[in-house]
Amino acid sequence: LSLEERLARYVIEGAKDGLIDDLQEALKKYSPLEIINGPLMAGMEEVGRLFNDNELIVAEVLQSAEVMKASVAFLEPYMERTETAVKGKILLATVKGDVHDIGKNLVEIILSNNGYQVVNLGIKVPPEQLIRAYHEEKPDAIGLSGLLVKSAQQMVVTAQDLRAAGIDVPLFVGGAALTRKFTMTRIAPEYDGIVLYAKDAMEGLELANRLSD
Ligand code: B1M
Repeated sequence: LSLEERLARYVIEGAKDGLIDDLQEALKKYSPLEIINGPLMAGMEEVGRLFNDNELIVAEVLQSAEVMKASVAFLEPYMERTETAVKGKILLATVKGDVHDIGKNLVEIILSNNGYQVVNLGIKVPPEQLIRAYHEEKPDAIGLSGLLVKSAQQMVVTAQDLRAAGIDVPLFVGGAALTRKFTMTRIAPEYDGIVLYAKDAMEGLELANRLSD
């Protein structure tokens, strides 16, 4: 197998033997984000497909998630970071009912490596908790992540609850089940502030930078 195929395999098989050596090898050719967005994400997509076809069980998908997390943790110190004054504070959460956090945590890493202070509230975060954290932390923006189809709907509810609480800081949303169209037609009308859709963590950073400039 090629190096790229092996990297995808670790994720698909949920196996860590040899992973770090191959990641080290990959760093000679690719940036950390290229490794994540390329072979590792390809592996995750295959995991999603196999799971969908009932060829993997949840316990196996969890092991794949562990490999992804270990890879991201290994690659993080090699990621580019800019030494700037704090550009802003962002509250980050996976919405109520959703446990997926690998994408959200990647967003946290990218933002905090690039001058943002991130308060990561974790997973399954109900609107009440976000509102409480908003008052405690006084962030410049809020970021919501969700991977399930029902999470897209939960983002609509969250936007409504934030608006009812008088919150109107920019709202970033992202995650596999979400689209730009859904964001603009279903979430944005329910919120008083700007709502921005980011297809991946880098786009999230670009949007945050555009706002803070
Ligand atoms: Co679940 N899962 N899962 N899962 N899982 C999906 C999402 C699914 C598509 C798989 C499938 O069936 N094909 C499917 C959703 C179906 C749907 O609703 N349409 C699914 C399901 C059904 C479930 C359960 C219901 C399974 C069950 O229990 N029967 C259950 C849900 C539990 C719950 O949430 N209540 C469940 C559980 C799990 C595990 C716990 C086993 C595990 C998660 C572990 C963890 O996160 N700690 C897991 C995993 C790993 C996946 C897949 C395979 C991979 C997700 C992932 O980590 N991708 C996923 C299939 C897939 O996506 N291919 C699947 C890598 C990650 C880097 O990408 O999170 O998309 P992602 O983030 C991207 C972008 O989306 C974006 O940036 C990142 C890249 O830079 N992004 C943002 C994300 N958030 C952002 C926020 C932003 C900006 C960008 O700004 C704020």
